Amino acid sequence: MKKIIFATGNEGKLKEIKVILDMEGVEILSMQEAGIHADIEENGTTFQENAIIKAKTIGELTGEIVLADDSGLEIDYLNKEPGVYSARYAGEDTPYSIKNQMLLDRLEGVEMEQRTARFVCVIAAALPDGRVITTRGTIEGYIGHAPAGENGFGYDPIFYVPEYRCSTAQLTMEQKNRLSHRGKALRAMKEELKVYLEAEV
Ligand code: ITT
Repeated sequence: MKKIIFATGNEGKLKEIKVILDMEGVEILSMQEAGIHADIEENGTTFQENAIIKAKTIGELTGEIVLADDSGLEIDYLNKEPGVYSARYAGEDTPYSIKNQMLLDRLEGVEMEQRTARFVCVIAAALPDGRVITTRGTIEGYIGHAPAGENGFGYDPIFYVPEYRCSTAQLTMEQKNRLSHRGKALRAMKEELKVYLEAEV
């Protein structure tokens, strides 16, 4: 069984990742499952930089194949805020019910056409041979007028997908994974990993 460590402390991400990356002969371990405790300073200014920082830090620590996800919400009307600061927006420990309401308040009175937004996800893989691979996925949508839905995590209750006319928190995990930034980036990464793992044997 091949081991891949996913360098995330975010339980919401991890649930989606384990379903999407499911591969025969490969075991995906969270940092907790791998017994790793590391506080990684995400001091990059782009999703790509931060994903690479996370994957490389844990890769150098373990010598295993390590994946990391850096993602966030870009709201066009707010100059793409909260962007790479999505997890830290209004404080890392502030509940998402409050963060979501703060963003809704900042969009008070803003018309639908100007509420466009996207989730972005960059997945980085740090390989034991020193190489780094990255893949990227996005999903376009808009910020609704009120939070809705209980599924997902983070900003899902305020992110609406036009095709479904509901928030990503109202989709099942399977539906969200099919459309989402993370689903797209992870499926692209899965293809890259298959090539790497086959060449390695
Ligand atoms: P790790 O760094 O440990 O992976 P994190 O939560 O700190 O976890 P990020 O720095 O990548 O991760 O921040 C991403 C934030 O963007 C996340 O905390 C959510 O607030 C938001 N986000 C990303 N993907 C999302 C999704 O699918 N649904 C809702 N919110 C999402």
